[in-house]
Amino acid sequence: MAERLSAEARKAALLELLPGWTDALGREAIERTFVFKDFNEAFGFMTRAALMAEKTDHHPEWRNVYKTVEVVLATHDAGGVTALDIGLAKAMNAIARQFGVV
Ligand code: H2B
Repeated sequence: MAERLSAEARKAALLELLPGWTDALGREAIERTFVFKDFNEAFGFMTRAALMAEKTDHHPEWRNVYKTVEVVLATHDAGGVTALDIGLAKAMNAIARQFGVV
C-alpha cells in the first residue's frame, strides 16, 4: 500500500502542484477547483480523468456544477495523502491544461 505523507512531505509535494492544489481544511486531503469554458469541457476533463483513475485504481472525490469541477484527493486505504494522490493531481493538471485551464 502507498504510504501516507507527513505534513511536511505533503507541503513539499503541493509546491510542485502549483497553481491550484491546496491542503483541504479539516481533513488529510488535497483539493483543487477547476473552472472550464462550459459543461462540455468540464465533463470532457472528468471523462479523461475517470479513465486515468480506473487505469491506476485510484479515484477522486469530486463534484461538478455546470463548468466547475471541485476535486478532493485522499487515499482512503491509508487515511491521508499518498504519492498516488500527488500523481493523480499532476495528471489532472495535465488534462486540464489540454482544455486551456492552467
Ligand atoms: N481510491 C482512493 N482515492 N483511495 C483508495 O484508497 C482507493 C481508491 N482504493 N480506489 C482502491 C480503489 C481500492 O478500494 C481497490 C480495492 O483497489
